[in-house]
Amino acid sequence: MLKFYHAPFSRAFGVFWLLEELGVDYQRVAVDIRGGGAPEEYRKVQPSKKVPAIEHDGAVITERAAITLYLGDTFAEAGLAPAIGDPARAAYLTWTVYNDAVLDPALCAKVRGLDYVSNDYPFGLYDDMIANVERHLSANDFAAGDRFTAADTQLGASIIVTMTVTKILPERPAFKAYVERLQQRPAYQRVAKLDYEMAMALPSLEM
Ligand SMILES: N[C@@H](CCC(=O)N[C@@H](CS)C(=O)NCC(=O)O)C(=O)O
Repeated sequence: MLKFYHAPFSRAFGVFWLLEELGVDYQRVAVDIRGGGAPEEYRKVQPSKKVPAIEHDGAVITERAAITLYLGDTFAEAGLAPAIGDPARAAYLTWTVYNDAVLDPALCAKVRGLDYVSNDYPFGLYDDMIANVERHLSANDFAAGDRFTAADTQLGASIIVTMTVTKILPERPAFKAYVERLQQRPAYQRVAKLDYEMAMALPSLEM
């Protein structure tokens, strides 16, 4: 069975959501990344001891974008991955990777107060990233156009968490409308509840 390495309140959330959207059977493996970090043996699965990771058919897949593309194509019958030749595939691939390669590091740089010019780092400037995401979501209901795809579990998770929870992403009408569309999805609602309950059950996060 597919194994999903997960920790609540983490970047594993989008993959958790995607697995529920796909409706596949999977075994959740809890990884304790807090305190001293994940146990050393977890490095055999994820070399930096980060979540998420998955194991499927004897292969380990790490990195959110790779996991997303792998799952979308492997479980293509769910219809969440535009196929090769589908015009929506370009935006689908772009936004799945953009989330990890540009949006996430540009936000981290902003939070850390990093002072730099675009050419210093491959992810470029925070303002350019915000303008790009805002332009795209003003013109499209979803990452790949007019339909929900696996890319939205990644871009959507990032926007939901950083705009509504950590509040580091500015509230923009296009972001809010996107979040409202995504939060109506039963799989999102299920996973948000489960992830929260799992986080609250952790000794370090009890309130
Ligand atoms: N590049 C990884 C990053 C994942 C990541 O940053 N995970 C964090 C949780 S939000 C983590 O596991 N941190 C634990 C640690 O660094 O020890 C991916 O996109 O899958």
